Amino acid sequence: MKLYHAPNSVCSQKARVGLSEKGLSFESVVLDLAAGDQFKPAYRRLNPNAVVPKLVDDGKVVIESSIIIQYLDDLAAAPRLMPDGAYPAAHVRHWLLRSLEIHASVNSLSFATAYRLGLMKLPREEREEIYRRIPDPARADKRRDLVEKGVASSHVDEAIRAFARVFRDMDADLAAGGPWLMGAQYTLADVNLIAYIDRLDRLGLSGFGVPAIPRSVNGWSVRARAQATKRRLRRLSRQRLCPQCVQPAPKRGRSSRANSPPDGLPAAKKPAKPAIQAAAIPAFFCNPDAFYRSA
Ligand SMILES: N[C@@H](CCC(=O)N[C@@H](CS)C(=O)NCC(=O)O)C(=O)O
Repeated sequence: MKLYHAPNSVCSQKARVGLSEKGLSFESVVLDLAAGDQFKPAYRRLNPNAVVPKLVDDGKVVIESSIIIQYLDDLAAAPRLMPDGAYPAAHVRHWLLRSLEIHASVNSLSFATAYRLGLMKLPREEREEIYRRIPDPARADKRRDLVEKGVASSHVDEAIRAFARVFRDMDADLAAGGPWLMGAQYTLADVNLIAYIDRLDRLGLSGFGVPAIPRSVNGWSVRARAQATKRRLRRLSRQRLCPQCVQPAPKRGRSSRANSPPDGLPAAKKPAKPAIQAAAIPAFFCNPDAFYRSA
């Protein structure tokens, strides 16, 4: 089984959490998304959307991260990640379906902040060339808007509203007692959401309160990341991380909240949007994938 994936891609992280949870080994084919590997004809023949992840099992192609993790769950009997019973299974599928919107929101917040920093250093024509390569015109327009406007893009507002709904609904699920979204059983609902919520944290959003991440969701996120990393963390030596990664994370006290506005937001305008901290961004870049790196 081959997984075509990229280290920083949230959907690839989701697939890798699924593989790890099911104890399945795979051949890793790493794409360099910044270099445009996803647009190469050989890749697009198997995934015309030109995105990762893609799983190829015995010549059969599986795309869409939510479908990949369900496929993996069906491949190996234990541990079963889809709960028994029509209603619990329907509820898990509801979370899997919602990940399309959740991914779109994570993508907006990533490109309006962290990824934008590098892209805006390129000449305008080069950026236009990058947007032009995206096969779906709507996706290309969205990318252009996010990169060119940063957090002033309306996609950012949309993403924040989407996350407010996600947090509300995760909180409601966890109110049943947890520790997982479906109660005592760790399921595909948890596997599905770990990387997206983790990304918000790495972007520096989770400490800044808009939308406030409920305490229940924070607690779940800590548990879920520990669960996802339990096999991998020991293998990561500190030498494999860049020097910045081994420094303590920047403090996020009250004073730092009042810091200068995020890149792309005019100084005069008080951010009604989350105060995305520039200081938090390097942490995302230097150790973006420590938790879910494939072996
Ligand atoms: N809904 C898809 C989204 C896939 C997707 O957009 N992947 C991103 C990385 S997380 C990608 O490959 N981006 C490359 C690009 O936009 O050029 C899934 O869940 O698999």
